Amino acid sequence: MTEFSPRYLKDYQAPDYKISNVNLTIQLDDTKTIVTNVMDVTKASEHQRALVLDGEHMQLKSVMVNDTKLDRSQYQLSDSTLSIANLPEQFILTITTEINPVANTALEGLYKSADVYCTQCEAEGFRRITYFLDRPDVMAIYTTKIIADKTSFPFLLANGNKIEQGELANNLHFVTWHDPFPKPCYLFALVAGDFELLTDTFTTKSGREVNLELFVDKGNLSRSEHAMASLKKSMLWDEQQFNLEYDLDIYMIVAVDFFNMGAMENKGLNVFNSKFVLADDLSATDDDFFNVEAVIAHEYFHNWTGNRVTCRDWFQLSLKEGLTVFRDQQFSADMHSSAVTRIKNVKIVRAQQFAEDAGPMAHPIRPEKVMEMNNFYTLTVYEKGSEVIRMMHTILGDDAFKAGIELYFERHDGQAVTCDDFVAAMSDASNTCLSQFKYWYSQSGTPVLIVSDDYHEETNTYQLTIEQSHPQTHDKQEKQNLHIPVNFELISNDENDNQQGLLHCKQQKQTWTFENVSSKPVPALLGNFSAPVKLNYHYDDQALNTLMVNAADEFNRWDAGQKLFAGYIKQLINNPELELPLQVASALEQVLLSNADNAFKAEQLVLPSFDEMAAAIDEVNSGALVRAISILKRFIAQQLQSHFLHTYQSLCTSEFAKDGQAIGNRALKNVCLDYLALLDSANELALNQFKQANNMTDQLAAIKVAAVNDLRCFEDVMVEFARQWQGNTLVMDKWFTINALHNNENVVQRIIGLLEHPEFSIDNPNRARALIGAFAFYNSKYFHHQDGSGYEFLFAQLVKLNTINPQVASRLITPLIQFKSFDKTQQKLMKAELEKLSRLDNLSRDLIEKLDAALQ
Ligand code: 0A1
Ligand code: ZN
Repeated sequence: MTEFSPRYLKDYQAPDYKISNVNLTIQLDDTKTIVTNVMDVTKASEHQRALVLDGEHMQLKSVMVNDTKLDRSQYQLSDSTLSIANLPEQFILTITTEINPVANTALEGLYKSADVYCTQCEAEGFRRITYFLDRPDVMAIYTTKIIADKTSFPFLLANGNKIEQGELANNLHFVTWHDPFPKPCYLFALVAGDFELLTDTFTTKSGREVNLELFVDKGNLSRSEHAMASLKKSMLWDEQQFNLEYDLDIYMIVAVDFFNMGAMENKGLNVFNSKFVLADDLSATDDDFFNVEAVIAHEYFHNWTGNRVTCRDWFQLSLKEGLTVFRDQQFSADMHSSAVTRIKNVKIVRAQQFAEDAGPMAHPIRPEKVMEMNNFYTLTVYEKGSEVIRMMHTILGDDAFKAGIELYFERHDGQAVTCDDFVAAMSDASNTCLSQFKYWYSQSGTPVLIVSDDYHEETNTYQLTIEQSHPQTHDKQEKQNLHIPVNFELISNDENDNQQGLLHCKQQKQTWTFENVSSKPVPALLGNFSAPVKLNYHYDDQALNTLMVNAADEFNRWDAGQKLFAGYIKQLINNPELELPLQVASALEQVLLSNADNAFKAEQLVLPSFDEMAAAIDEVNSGALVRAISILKRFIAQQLQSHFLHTYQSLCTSEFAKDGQAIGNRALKNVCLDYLALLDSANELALNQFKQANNMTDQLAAIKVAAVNDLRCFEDVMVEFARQWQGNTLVMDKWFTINALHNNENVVQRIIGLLEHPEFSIDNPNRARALIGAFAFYNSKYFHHQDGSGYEFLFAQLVKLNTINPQVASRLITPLIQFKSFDKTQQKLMKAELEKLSRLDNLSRDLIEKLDAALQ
């Protein structure tokens, strides 16, 4: 493998030079785009050190200091830097570079795809556009002039306000943008293309009118209204909840088809993966609508948490991401059912973040060592980062938390700061010591709480003992005890005896004594998932049943059900013949008959996923786990067949609505279908639902059950679906995914065939994820097939993606590098593919970092 060296948080040094103004002129061309970058530079202190600028994948055309063009002997050029020595205290530096946007399949820097020029600069893409101090603590005011052909690129967009535009010779035109807010270069953006435009306005609480502009590909205008409505809701929510008002006169969002991630919060010009903008009743599912709203909110909220106050260095990424995810989760909870929203968040943490923390890439939410920054846009930094912010919210309470946020902006608006600065503001505003809490920032791994209890009848006292244990992680870090907030409820026979509150676990082992408890209560712990930890306490079925029915906290009711199922799945892994007690089904019967809302019932009925279970067990035998889940599911389906059928039929309606109740009804109906699809009438039900569906949620649910149960109608409905939706790339992505989920031994052959499908292209990240990613992440049965064919298939795709788009390759390698969670036979097969990969001689830095960690 090639050598790349890591960077360490402990080595951080402030920059030697400051750049206060950046004046860019970008003359767009497919293969020879010319970038002229005029910068005002000053030394940050008195010194004689050279200016070392970052730059890669471009051709340097000229360098000028003030009015003097430098000759080749006056600067040094390497693969990744441009160094200039003997500089004055203050000067104007002009650098001209040439880049090739069409050849840029990595989609980092400036790229052209699907007739649109677009940039992605976070984390370190700006260095592919021009030579620069490409680090977030160098903040400048940008003026950007874009020149391009007028016919092909009528819209030329960049950050800030439009200050000039005009025509030039040869059918060219230009637009100049000025962004008055100093920003790091990762927030720079440029887009050029031909779009349809949806406009609206928002009046801020201080009475300023902001123009809202949403740019989409031609023909997609009618699918952009939900995104616009979501933006306006987000703007209002941030004013109401955090008193945060938008600051520019214009807010633009552009939807593009080629994008590595979900979206990007560039100042005043968000660039979005079209998947998180476009949605209409026929082609988008209820989940799609939810996700569009959440991602729009996330990027909007970054305007304060990320842009106005940004990160000092990339190790601090969670400063903006953890906080912004927390804010978008709170927003979604306010817009929808808060319990169901919380359950969705928690499932991701438990299934995927716990696995990351248990794997070779385990890192704290503030990593200490990074080789390729793009590898750290992780579930740990984002989702666990949000859980850490949420714990602060739980510990301090809403008012003190908001006072902390206010102080944070008062102190740091316009600055590039650290996670320590954030915690200091929280601590100072609330007068709370958070010094032990801060270990959450530096410690990787999922803590386990070992809980025991004792009831003393003579004294009517109940004792609860919680011990924290910190399993070793791959980074071999020494662990500290953490400050862990534990919401609790004690459920007694007499509900007047019930107690609830918050425990602060700080010591290795702590005991709490509760008085006046007249009978032994059942403890419900970690209500609302008050900390991202695992819980180890022995509940019997009866206790779980009590919690499912009587816990005050909805999350606790749901969680008790999950624990009940998980217990049986674990037993079934070792003993598939196990006779399942009828109580398991009757617990769910109670759910079906309860008067809870249907969205919540739907969540209660869904069994823990393969990934959630895998994250909770050591050395998983994937075949046995898949089988165990399916035995339990079939048992429940058989026991409750008539209830499922009755509920299903009662929820089949020909009217389509999109309010919360209608969404909940569809969710419950489709969970019933999922169970019924295991029984005799499966084929007929699925086919019928497919034919009758007047919305994507129902249509997709029908083809999904056909795929995962390999129903007779599968091939027919897939042909019909493709015929109906050909040309709609976002819907065809769903179709590719369903193909990848087919529960059939020929699935790998099927996917290999689809790589040649006219609508598939491995260059497009959405397509690659929809087909290859869906197979590796979600078809657990065949990805982990004992003949190794699933692993081999992924290897072959990673070889291609490594050169086309290293970021996509690096995400898709995830299920392979987590081989240590599986049993020895599987481990060997998975490792063999990783070793083959590590022998490639053109490996990207992204894959090298992960392979090094996994194979070490
Ligand atoms: N900051 C964006 C996510 C993002 C991160 C990296 C990217 O390219 C490597 C692109 C987008 C967000 O949190 O939404
Ligand atoms: Zn973000």
